[in-house]
Amino acid sequence: MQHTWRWFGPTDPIRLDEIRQTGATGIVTALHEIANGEVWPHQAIAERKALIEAAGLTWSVVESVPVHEAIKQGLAARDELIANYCQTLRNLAACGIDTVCYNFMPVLDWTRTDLRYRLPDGALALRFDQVAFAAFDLYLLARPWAESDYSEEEQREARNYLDTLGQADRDTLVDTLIAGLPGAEEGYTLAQFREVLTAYAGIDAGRLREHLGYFLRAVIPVAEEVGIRMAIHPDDPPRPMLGLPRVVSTAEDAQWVLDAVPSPANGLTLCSGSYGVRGDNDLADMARRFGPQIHFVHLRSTRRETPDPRSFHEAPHLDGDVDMVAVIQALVAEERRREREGGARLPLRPDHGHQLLDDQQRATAPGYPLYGRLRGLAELRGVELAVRQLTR
Ligand code: DNO
Repeated sequence: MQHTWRWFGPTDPIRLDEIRQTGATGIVTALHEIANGEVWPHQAIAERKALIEAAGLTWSVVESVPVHEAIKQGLAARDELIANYCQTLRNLAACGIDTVCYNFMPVLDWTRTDLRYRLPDGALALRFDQVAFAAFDLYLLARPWAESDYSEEEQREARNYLDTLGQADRDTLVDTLIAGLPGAEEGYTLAQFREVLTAYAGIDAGRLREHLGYFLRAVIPVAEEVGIRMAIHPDDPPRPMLGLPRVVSTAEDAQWVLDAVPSPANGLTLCSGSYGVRGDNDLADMARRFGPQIHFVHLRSTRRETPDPRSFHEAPHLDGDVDMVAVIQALVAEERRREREGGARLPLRPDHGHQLLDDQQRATAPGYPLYGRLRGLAELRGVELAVRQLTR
């Protein structure tokens, strides 16, 4: 597989010359400075590409060309925004970039409640705690009708949890949930956030699917024409939240996306860390089933917690609930098939890492430290090599 590394652009504290030493050869990045909905100019793409190539790396995948809220909500403005999206794809293709990751999560991209969860070995991990999340939803956001989503016991637990938090901890929890984690192109204040949630009052999963279908019917033919592979990223966590529908959480959802517009350009990001939060997603099976339609792979592992398995933390890359060796075995088989029958390269990146060692002194985007990902990449490469040799 092609080993890649997510880089947030020239403002990322981790430099390209450092990434070069991790063993990655491809860069995953986006023009984060361009507002969501605007066309990425050809010139700006070409300049970023030249910067990456000057460091001896290649721009492997765009993560993400973000999908504007008006498209997700199906508003009248969507047609112009979709036209801009298509123009961005044309400009990317003209610069020789052929793989684009995106997601269709309403309002929030990925979500955690704790960015500094200390593990027994001293590393810091990202965590999603269902009780903290309920406390936010019910009492800090105070979302109207939130009560109907929680049992009385869950409400009591959330209240008790909130009482243990001082003001600073409450502010941190709110910031963590709505200020936007890296890669999320939007950040909100509490008031803006309540407002955007109400925009979804009439949008259930069926409607959101219609809006996704509309987007795909417009965008996929253009992607196919210019030679871009679109790779939809799953919901993280993979379930509805805050009364918002989510439609890319399971293997059936992924199948729905592929069937909506059958095309080699319409594919998936197989993210083991997102899909793998659900016990009913079998990642190795998904890797086999969707093989040729997998355009991009994110590998990391999570660990569901007890007593409430909706809570989870990010585990070491090889040591969570997902059987990573089986996933890599399936991906190696898919790559061999492509080698035989022809097919695109399969870019893979280590997803989030723990903050290890010097990572704890160096501010980077949450989930994207140097050593934690370096360790993840090294472990994943080791498994891949072993699988390749042992199944020769
Ligand atoms: C989190 C990332 C997501 C991802 C987007 C793709 O670390 O996996 O932000 O980039 O959902 O559109």
